[in-house]
Amino acid sequence: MLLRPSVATALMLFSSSLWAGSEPNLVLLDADFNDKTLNVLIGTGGAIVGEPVALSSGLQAVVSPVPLPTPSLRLGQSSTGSARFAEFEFLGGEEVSTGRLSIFMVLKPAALDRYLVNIRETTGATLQFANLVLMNDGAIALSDSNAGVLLGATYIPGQNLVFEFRYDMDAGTYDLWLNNTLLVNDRSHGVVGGGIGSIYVGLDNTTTSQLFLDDLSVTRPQPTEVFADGFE
Ligand SMILES: [Ca+2]
Ligand SMILES: [Ca+2]
Repeated sequence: MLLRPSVATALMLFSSSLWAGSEPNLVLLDADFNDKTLNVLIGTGGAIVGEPVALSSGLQAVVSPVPLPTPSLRLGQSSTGSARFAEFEFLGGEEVSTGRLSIFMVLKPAALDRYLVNIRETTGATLQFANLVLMNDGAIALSDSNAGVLLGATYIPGQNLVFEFRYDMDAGTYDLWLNNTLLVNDRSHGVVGGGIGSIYVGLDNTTTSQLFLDDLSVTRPQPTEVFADGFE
C-alpha cells in the first residue's frame, strides 16, 4: 500500500506527458438518458447532450423509467417493413482511426426478436466495423467487412446484455465482451482506411418487439489503464 501514492503519481505523469499537446477527448459519447424527460420521444441534439443525432422515420425512441434501474431508451416501431435505428455520433463529429476505442452499452430485449447494432464511420454508413444481430431464436451473430460468425452466447427476453466492443484501430482488430465474457478476441474487421464515428442501435424490418438501450458510452481507454496492468 505504501507504493500506491508513488505509482499514482507516476501514472499521472505518464498520462499527462503522453497526452500533452494533443489532448484528445477521452469520452466521445455518454448517453445514459437519466436527465431526459420521461415518456416522450428523445431529442436529436447529439453527443453534447447525450442524445442521438437522428432517428429513422417511424422509429419510436422514447425515454422510459422502466425496466432498467435508471431511465433508458425504448426502441420500437409501429409497423414492420423497414429496419429502423437511433443513430449516435461522437462529440464534435469526431471519427477515430487510430489508437484504442471502447464502445459500451446495455441492451435489454423485451422478447425474442431481431435487434441490430451497427458500428460505422461518421458520415455515411458503408464502413462495416461491426454488425451485431440479436436473432429471434436467441442466437447472437457478428459480422463486419469480413464474413459473419455465430457467437458462443445466447440471450433471453428481459436479460440485461452488457456489451463492450474494444477496438485497436492501429491493428484493425477488436474484441467483443458480453457480460464480462470475452466472445471474440482480436477479430479483424476488414475495413481498410476510414474510422469509427457512429453507432446505430435499432430494430430489423420484421421486428415487432422492443429493445431498451442504456449507458451507451464511447471512450478512449487511458494509457494509465494499460500501464497499471503491469503492476498487478
Ligand atoms: Ca440510464
Ligand atoms: Ca484482444
